[in-house]
Amino acid sequence: AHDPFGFLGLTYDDVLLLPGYSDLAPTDIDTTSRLTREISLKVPLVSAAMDTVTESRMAIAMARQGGLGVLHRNLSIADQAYQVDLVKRTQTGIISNPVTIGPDATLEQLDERAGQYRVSGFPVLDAAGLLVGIVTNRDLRFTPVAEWATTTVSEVMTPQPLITGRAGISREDATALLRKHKLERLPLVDDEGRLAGLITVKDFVKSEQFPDASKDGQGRLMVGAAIGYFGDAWERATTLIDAGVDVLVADTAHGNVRMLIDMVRRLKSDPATKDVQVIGGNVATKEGAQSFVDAGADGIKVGVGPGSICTTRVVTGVGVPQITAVYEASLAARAAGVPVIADGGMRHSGEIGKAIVAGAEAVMLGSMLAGTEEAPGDQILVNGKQFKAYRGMGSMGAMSSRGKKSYSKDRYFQAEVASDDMIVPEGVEGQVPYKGTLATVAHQLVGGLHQTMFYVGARTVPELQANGRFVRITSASLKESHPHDIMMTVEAPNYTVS
Ligand code: RVP
Repeated sequence: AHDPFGFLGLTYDDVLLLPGYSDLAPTDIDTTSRLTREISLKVPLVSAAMDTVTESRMAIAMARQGGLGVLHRNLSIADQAYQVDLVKRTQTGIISNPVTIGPDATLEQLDERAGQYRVSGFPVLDAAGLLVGIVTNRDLRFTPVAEWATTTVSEVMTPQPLITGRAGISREDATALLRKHKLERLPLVDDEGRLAGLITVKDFVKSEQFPDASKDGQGRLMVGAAIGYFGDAWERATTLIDAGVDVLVADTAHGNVRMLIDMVRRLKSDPATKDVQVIGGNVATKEGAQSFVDAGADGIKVGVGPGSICTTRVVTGVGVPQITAVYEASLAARAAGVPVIADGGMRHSGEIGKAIVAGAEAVMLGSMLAGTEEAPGDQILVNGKQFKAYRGMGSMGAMSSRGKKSYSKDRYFQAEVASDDMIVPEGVEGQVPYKGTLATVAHQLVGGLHQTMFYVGARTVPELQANGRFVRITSASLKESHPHDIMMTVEAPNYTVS
């Protein structure tokens, strides 16, 4: 029987990792880890599916750093799928499915399309799908705006014969062609003259800048998207799959519910959906993790109540301190080879290694990323310091109709609550300091994890899991861990006084 008071819950601040023998050079250390059964990331960081954390801009930045963004679902199905599309089209190499335009489109339509997809040039395809020309923003410049509505693409485009590459061209050959002809874009065509892809100089250069980028089999950036289990959840899931999502992430405060487990089982058994990776959650016990293992989930997300903006433990009295939750879930997940993702409660880079040793293979971050440039929302100036808004998805702001329609209330079992004043929130709204670009923040987080691995003496994440050992600490020790007996005068990039 469960011993109610012998079962102790521990969290990040209750433990430290023991230093171990180390014979490692910095270049030996490899932070590659699994996110799901089939997806590995060079950097085991995932941005939270929250409307103040992850939209396409964050997802692109996360994937470029070697992590992954999970697009939030407080959006219509069409809007969320459109964001998946934006990430998948942000190429780091060859664009396999470029946005195109027809020769009879007007320049007004061209301009609109360029803004909608944030691209500056299009291959022009005729009705039969044959490449007939290429048109760019520059071609607009010589036509007065007043004539855009009546001028067609075919009048301003560069028509065939164009310099093109064959489908399947090597990187070297493509680079040579771009150089030789000083091209900005190289359309790729198959034997019949149909468009097979597009290479842009810009994307080629970028892929060199992001050697760790998380990419799918076609070289496109990877992206995750949040789903629920209520109402039109199935339609949302299948629409996201059609848009090219790599990972569907169950996004609910309490995942151990029949409807969600059934949905995960269906996603992993239906021939139309079973190839997409599915992360179940959130759970905080061994039994909760086992339910998702049994349903065929590819990853299990753990965290009930640890989030910085979360009041679930206070409002409901339910939760499990995060180190214990991750450990308990991993008892079921590890035996089945399913990765655990530790979600919520992280404040410093040192907690990433602690989560891994407790049994996680990746971590999900909200507050640590909400202050970056790439998070949705503008900077707020308060007393001369810059902040960005950050709110719980269970807060009044995210669940009430204040501002706009809420699509994700079922995350907190509030889907059918009729009016705003009947909502029982489980989160709060606030702000976090502005932190600059995601790249600078990610650098500190990954750098911190590198150091963890050096201290423990672990070359790889599996070695860290195997060799890492905890010591439990007291509140006096916690004081010793932080700067003490000094008045800090300069903030470090990875340590601030809040
Ligand atoms: P944190 O990183 O501590 O800010 O926590 C982020 C996590 O908190 C999210 O990934 C999610 O699991 C959880 N969350 C989001 N909204 C709320 C809430 O309103 N209670 N909690």
